[in-house]
Amino acid sequence: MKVILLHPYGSNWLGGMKDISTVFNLMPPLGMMSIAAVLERAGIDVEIIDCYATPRPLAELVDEIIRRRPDCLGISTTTSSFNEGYRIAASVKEKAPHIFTLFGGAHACTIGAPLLDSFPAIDCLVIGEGENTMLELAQAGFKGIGQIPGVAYRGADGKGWQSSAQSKNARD
Ligand code: B12
Repeated sequence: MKVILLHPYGSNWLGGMKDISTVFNLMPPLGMMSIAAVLERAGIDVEIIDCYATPRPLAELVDEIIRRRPDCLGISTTTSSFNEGYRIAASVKEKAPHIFTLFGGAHACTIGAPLLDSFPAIDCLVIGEGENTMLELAQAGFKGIGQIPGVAYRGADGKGWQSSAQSKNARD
């Protein structure tokens, strides 16, 4: 089982103001590092791609992700970086539909399950803290995800549904 966690290169896509995203966001992606530590401790192969540390064109990035042969690509986005994150997920799905795509972070938590109705290249969202939920998902081989608390998943009707809420958080 191999998981890639990705921090997309966001930008102020609304325009109209000086774009300070790059200066502002040059920090290690703490949320994903915390998830990676938990997965690693459980023996799951995990890599982080931080697009602020290694910016590159979309096609090159997508090829690099596929070359690393992950079972799951987990993308962390706020609202500002969601469009860029989705572009990456959609390109990966187009070339490698077997890779399970999952989103977490502020935007997934704010919109929740309805996000899946409009963005077909996303297989699942993690709602809330990612550490335990990602571990449970990976240990389940990203199957039967509707049974795992803290996720939004696409039901048989093609619509977004939410599982039960997380009961235990990593930082409790
Ligand atoms: C610190 C912080 C920052 C730091 C980031 C530090 C870092 N190294 O990660 C900096 C200053 C860089 C930053 C930048 C921005 N931020 Co900020 N930030 C925060 C703040 C205060 C705390 C986030 C944090 O570090 N939490 C602790 C870490 C350990 O947890 P986490 O990152 O939340 O990750 C956990 C879960 O979200 C989830 N998760 C996250 N990613 C993923 C991915 C996957 C695959 C999975 C499964 C789960 C998962 O699991 C993680 C572990 O439990 C939050 C407010 C808050 N209380 O959450 C705002 C907040 C996230 N930021 C916000 C905003 C608006 C921004 C900026 C857009 C500001 C700007 N104008 O540029 C940028 C965007 C950054 C980006 N890349 O998109 C908003 C987002 C709102 C939204 N709907 O998008 C928030 C919610 C504040 C608010 N209430 O408005 N931010």
